[in-house]
Amino acid sequence: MKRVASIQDISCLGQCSMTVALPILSACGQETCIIPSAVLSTHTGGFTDFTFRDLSDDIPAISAHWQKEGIDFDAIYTGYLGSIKQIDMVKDLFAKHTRAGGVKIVDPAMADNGKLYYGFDQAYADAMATLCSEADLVLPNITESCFMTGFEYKEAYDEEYVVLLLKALEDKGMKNVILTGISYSADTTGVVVKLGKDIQYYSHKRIPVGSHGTGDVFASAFSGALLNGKSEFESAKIAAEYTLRCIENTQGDENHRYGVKFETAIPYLLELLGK
Ligand code: PXL
Repeated sequence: MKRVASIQDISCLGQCSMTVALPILSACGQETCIIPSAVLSTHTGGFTDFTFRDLSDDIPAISAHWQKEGIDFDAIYTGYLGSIKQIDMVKDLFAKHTRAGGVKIVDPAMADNGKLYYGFDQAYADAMATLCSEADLVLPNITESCFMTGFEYKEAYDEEYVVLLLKALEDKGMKNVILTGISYSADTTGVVVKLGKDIQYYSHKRIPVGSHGTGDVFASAFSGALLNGKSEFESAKIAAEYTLRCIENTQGDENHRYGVKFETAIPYLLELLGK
């Protein structure tokens, strides 16, 4: 069994961040430890008046205790973080708790569709870029990549644009990138996997309905697959197919726009993993 730590918020309702990462990573058969960065009553997309309790002050104390116990990880996977202060804390956690040969995975969950999520600004995006430069693998979408590099955001683009965007990320220190939501035709979308100079693309069916939390479902399944010994490309493929199934599961339920029904698709994820 590998040991993974995930650092992100708990949105009490919303099927995103920790309430997605913990069950998916556990289902993938890995010991899953968590550091909750904040507790919110819901996520911040499409809800108003949500509560937000910042748990930053607990993070150094958790780390100090873990250090005393000699706790380290085969992977540390971070998602939504509440503040620049927490981004700096994650850098410290990476340095202190990554096992030799362990992998640091950062999903810079902060923006989509050309816009930053509620509460974030350019200074946050700049700080996130510095965290991404310390990671082994980063999983941004196009919007997040643009905010981190200053590259122009485009809704319609071609392969040349994507190659230049990947170059801009590399110039910021991000060599290994899993770029999500890359669509070159109306009925397909996919994921670009760049490892050093090597670039591969996996394309699959596109469902033209935006769903919340799918980035977290993808990143969690990707991390779980990687920890099961799959290659980065195979992990991206598995995560993409699983995420697609979760979106299909949720289609047609107008009352369920705040997240995807990932739970009933977990057996499919295990099938994709060959378990
Ligand atoms: O799914 C990303 C996410 C995670 N956590 C919180 C969010 C969001 C996206 O809006 O608001 C609190």
